Amino acid sequence: MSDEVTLYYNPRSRAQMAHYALEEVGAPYKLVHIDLEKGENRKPDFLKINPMGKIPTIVHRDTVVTEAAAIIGYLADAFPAAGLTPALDDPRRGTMLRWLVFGASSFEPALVDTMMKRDPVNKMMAGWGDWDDVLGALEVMLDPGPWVLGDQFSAADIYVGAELAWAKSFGAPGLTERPKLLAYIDRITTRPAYQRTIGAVG
Ligand SMILES: N[C@@H](CCC(=O)N[C@@H](CS)C(=O)NCC(=O)O)C(=O)O
Repeated sequence: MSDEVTLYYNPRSRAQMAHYALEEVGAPYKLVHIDLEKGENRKPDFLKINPMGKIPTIVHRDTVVTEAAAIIGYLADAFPAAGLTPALDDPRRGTMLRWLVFGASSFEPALVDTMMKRDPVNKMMAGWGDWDDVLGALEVMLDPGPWVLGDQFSAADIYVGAELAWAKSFGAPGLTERPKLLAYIDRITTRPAYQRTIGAVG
């Protein structure tokens, strides 16, 4: 069976993060362009693959994986030669999973809340707290740094780093006052794999 990963992709979407991950892990892949304006993601053929009609979506060895964070974690496991995930019995795997999931379950919804200027939700009830708490937690995540796992770059950096760079590009509040996060964004965005993918789209 072919090891090639198919990524359903549009350069102006979260599929950029999966593209970046494919380059970091060194997987063979092909991009299938999905025109969101034309609603190609809502056509029956695509909905059979991802019933949410969302990208990124990948297919690898006949298995569909959706959700950017899951895709990134999966690719790190499926292409272990890149060394982007600790072994199953390594406790640092817990740290990596913690921040990968935090990225999708707290960072992303808090970012959407703040960018859409939604009324604050009761942070005791909302699983993602609020934007300020998320930024504070990300600073703690980088202690001691330079990456989530210290000296080891991992799948968590791909998701959280790309999401932070995305937040900065949208002018998300609170980042300019946090030099630690800005320096981390610089480290991510100057990586060759980032430059070949998200950085090349601009
Ligand atoms: N929870 C998904 C979100 C993916 C998502 O919302 N993708 C957008 C593009 S950035 C999309 O496919 N939108 C098309 C639509 O919903 O019609 C993930 O983390 O991958």
